[in-house]
Amino acid sequence: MIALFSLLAALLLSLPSAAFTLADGRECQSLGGQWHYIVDPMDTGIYKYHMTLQKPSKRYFADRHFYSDKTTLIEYDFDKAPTLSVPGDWNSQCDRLYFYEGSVWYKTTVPFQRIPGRRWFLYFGAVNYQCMVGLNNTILGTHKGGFTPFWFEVTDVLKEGENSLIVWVNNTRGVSEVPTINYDWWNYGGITRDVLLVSVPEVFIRDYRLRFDGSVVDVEVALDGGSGSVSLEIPELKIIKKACAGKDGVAHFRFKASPGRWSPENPRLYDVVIGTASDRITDRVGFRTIKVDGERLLLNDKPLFLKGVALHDETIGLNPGRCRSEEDARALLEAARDLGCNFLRLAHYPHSEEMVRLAERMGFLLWEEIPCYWNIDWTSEETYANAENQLMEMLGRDINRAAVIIWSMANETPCTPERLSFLGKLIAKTREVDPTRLVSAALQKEKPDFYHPVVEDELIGLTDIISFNQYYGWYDGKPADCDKITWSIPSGKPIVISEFGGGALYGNHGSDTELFTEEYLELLYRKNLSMLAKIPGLSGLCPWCLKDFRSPKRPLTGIQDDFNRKGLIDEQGRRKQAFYVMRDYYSSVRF
Ligand code: GCB
Repeated sequence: MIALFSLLAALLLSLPSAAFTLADGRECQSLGGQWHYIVDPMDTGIYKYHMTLQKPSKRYFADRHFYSDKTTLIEYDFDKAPTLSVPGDWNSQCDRLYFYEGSVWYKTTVPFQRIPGRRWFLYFGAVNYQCMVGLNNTILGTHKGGFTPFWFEVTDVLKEGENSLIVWVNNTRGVSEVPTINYDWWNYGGITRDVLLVSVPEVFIRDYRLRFDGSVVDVEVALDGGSGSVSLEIPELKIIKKACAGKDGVAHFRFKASPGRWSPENPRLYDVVIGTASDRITDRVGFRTIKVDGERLLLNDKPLFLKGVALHDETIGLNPGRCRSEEDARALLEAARDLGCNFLRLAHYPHSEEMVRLAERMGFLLWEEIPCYWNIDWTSEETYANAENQLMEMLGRDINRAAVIIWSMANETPCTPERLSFLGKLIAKTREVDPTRLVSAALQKEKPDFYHPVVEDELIGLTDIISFNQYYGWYDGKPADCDKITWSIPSGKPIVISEFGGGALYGNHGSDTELFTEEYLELLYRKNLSMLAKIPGLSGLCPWCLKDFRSPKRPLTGIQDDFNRKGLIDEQGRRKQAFYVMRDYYSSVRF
């Protein structure tokens, strides 16, 4: 494995750093559909039979088979291999891959016709966890991190007619990876989000960033392949501006505007049209401000209470898997809307761009996070680089979304100096790239005294809000204990409870003292809500969680059956009694 990973590390450097905005006006051809796949637990497509330390050779990406020296490995034949849907995880599509962690090779063919004056990019929405991409026998590069987009320019690699696209995907967990080997969700492997062939002019608008401080709009537009005049229009505001991109390809705009504000009650979006002599993109953008004023959160200068819920990127249905479409995202968002939410914690890794954009249109405020979960390898420079890369890819994709108000760095991490310095660096980087949003991390309480929990963490000095997870009534004591709890939490910043909850199997009825019954969970919610509502400076709640989700850590037969049962709805969308307790609470909160 060592040689493979050093090769992957070297290739990582070839990735572009600036983001690549997918807005309307981009010519995108979806490469989704049925792709052939070969399961390769021994990485035969990488290693020669004697040599696990041999560098992989690009000959292995030749058309139909793997090759070893001059020998064709005839048993590996893509044309005879079965198919999987792309996008899609492999675990939920194929019974024998339910628990699979390892390598899978995918192959499709890409029809192509060259048009003079155009360039082409191969764009992947997400591949879990790492991959190597080969097109027509050329390795384009690699990517690590299972939830964020990446792309390669393929203008010179594509040929007229049919092109062979082969992707090696590996979802093996690793101690120094992000996330690490231990986490409470399903390790769905595969090409889980869209694959697009994007066609752009030779000089094109690669990315733009828009900021609004309440009266002034700042926009930076980055061109790729040249410089020149750039126009910016917001027709509904009668704004038409021109600026010039210099040698660095970046054009700057700054002007005053008083747009209608985006908010959950009125998720208003404006067309923003960016043009050059050869390119034109349109995006829908919301204008809002988010600030902290002492212990209050202010959205558009008005006090805000976050009526939240946390969720995984997993479909509702009998056999859940990673969300693949806007419909999948909509089903989750409608359940959250019925709960009365105005806020979502997209846990524990970046969800899809479709989810974020739809949530914005539906008026949800968002918390986005990267998978620095529990105890990762805080001292490894490679782990840090990987975490920062995932963070920057998430910011790069969603920085123009008004819905996103919080970037979260981590979940339930230990209070050690190494972790403080690791997360401190991530926070500094986030603020450098995006000084307009709030930064947080889901912390945990310490328990010197069961009835008097203390939230104490040096990281609080670096974040804008205090967020922590707590499980009174589930991991800690019984629901009734909530009546006797007094909290000690630093003052001066808004407090958002980033998790609380417990497990119940939908339809499992019994006494409210019996674990996993709906009655137990209902009582747990009632008791938690009355305990938490007393916390001064409470600015939001995020129960854990919206829907029962798959987790290999939850095998209890007849109750869990590989599901974490802390959902307010079960995997099929059926509402547990606790759902109504939470809904009543949210409908009673006035702000
Ligand atoms: C937590 C984690 C979450 C788990 C949850 C649980 O604190 O943040 O990922 O799924 O507890 O159910 O134990």
